[in-house]
Amino acid sequence: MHFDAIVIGAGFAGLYQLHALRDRLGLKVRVLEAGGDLGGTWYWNRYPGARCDSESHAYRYFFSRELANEWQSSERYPGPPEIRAYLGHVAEKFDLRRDMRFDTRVTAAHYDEAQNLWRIETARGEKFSATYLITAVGCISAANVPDLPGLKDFRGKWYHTGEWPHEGVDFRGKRVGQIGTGSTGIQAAPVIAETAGHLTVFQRTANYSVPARNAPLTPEFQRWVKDNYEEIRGIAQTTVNGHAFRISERKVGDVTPEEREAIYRAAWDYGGLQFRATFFDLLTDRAANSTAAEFVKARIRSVVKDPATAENLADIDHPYSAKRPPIDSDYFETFNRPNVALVNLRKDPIERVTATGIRTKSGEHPLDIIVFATGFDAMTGTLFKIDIQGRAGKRLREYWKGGPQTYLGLQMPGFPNLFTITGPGSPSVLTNMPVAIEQHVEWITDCIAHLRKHGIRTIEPAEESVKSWGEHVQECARATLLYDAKHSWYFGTNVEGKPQVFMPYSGGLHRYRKLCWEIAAKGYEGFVMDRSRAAAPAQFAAIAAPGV
Ligand code: NA7
Repeated sequence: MHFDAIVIGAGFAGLYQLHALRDRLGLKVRVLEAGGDLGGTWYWNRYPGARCDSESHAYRYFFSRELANEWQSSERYPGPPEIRAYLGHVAEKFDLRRDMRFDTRVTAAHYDEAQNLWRIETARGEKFSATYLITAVGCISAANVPDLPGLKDFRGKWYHTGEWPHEGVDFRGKRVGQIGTGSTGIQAAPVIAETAGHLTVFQRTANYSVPARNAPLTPEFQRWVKDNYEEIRGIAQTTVNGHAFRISERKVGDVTPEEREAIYRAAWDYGGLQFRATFFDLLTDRAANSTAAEFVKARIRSVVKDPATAENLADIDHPYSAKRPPIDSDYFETFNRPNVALVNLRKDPIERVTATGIRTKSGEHPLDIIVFATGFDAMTGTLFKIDIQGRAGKRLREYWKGGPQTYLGLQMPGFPNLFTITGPGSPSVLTNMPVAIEQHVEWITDCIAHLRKHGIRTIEPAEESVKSWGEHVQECARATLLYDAKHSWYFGTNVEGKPQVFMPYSGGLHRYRKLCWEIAAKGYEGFVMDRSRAAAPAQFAAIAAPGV
């Protein structure tokens, strides 16, 4: 079956892309989704404690005022059921379901040069074709289960948080081992501990976390969100990270130590990601950063009663926020429970999984259930699950074997008319995702409108554009402390054998948006359309990246 456009994925990106191409451009579009329903990451991530760390008044679409008026969030941070309900409402409002196919995993997408179309195959052997192919597959959706020796011998049950059973897991009275203390593990442990007989948290890298302070939204706040829609949207679309709060312009050195402490204290009590917005230079100046780091470490030591456990939790090896900064609900407090223990894998590494538990250097930890909160093969892993082949059989996997190469995170040379929403090299995971997604969807939609209006058969970037953009992405990263935390999924170091390249664009969403629209306004500068080569863009100006 042929479509003008096929969109892979039915999360925030896929839904809006369908609406934009079908209802604004009048194209025939089909969304293909591996999951049994819409929701994207929120369809799969149903682990205990799962919750978005963007606030609900910003974690939404901004393209429709009417939609904003209709929707009421109930809590400060939305949980998966509420996000799925929101997306369900969007699908109903814009009548999207009729063009979506679920339980349809795309396994291959090959460009047919003679016909100028993409040939798509699914796991069930169905075949589709489309002039434009748009991946809306998410950045963190390919589960990373470490290849621990002995796992196949384990007689209990094990789960990865990103592929959580829909019926839930009953932890009552069970001995549970949780591996991983990233954003997910930090959310999951307190909830698992509430019902488990015993929980052992296996920590490889100690992590910072700031209290989320989730709470039901008051009617006053809900009204404020509706009354201030334009302002909230304006902030989200003009900050570095797409959240609806501004980064302070003050530097750590501008205040006295007492004032600084009071600022951190107030941000800690307020909770959430705004903690990292307290000072402008937290992510660019090591000394400034260490004041925030020490503040969080002091909180850990004051909360956790057992000094040895507190030391293991506070023994953090990277700058604050240089890895994805988690927010939590009683994570550190959880270690004061009598049924919770911490194993520091740096001192006591895992030797193997046995039939009855996990054996570390110091001995056996008997377990009934293992929870892998071990993250994802982020940014490239989900695209690699699809056999993507461009012109003359050029394989994406091969092209990216030294790390992802894109122009603006949107396109790759040799893959004409293929667009990657929030692809590597775009701000993506460093932002409040729906805001980055909206910008990509609108840019792609305008681009396709341009191609059709001018009878242009194909668009793809020039190799030189990809090279310059890649250098610019690295240059921006080097200007921040993100570059100092080499062991991070931003670099791909969490997955064995993955090339170690900083993947997201850290120059700021606001600058990125401007650049994308300028490039389009200049006739898609740096892209090649049909067979006529456009000029590659001038070297991108160096951009320091404050407080991503
Ligand atoms: P993350 O942030 O990648 O965290 C994964 C955690 O699992 C982290 O603590 C890892 O330690 C740990 N890990 C991974 N592999 C192992 C092995 N082999 N042994 C022990 N520990 C391991 O994933 P999350 O799911 O928490 O968060 C991903 C994003 O999803 C998050 O940023 C939000 O955007 C939503 P490490 O730090 O690698 O030493």
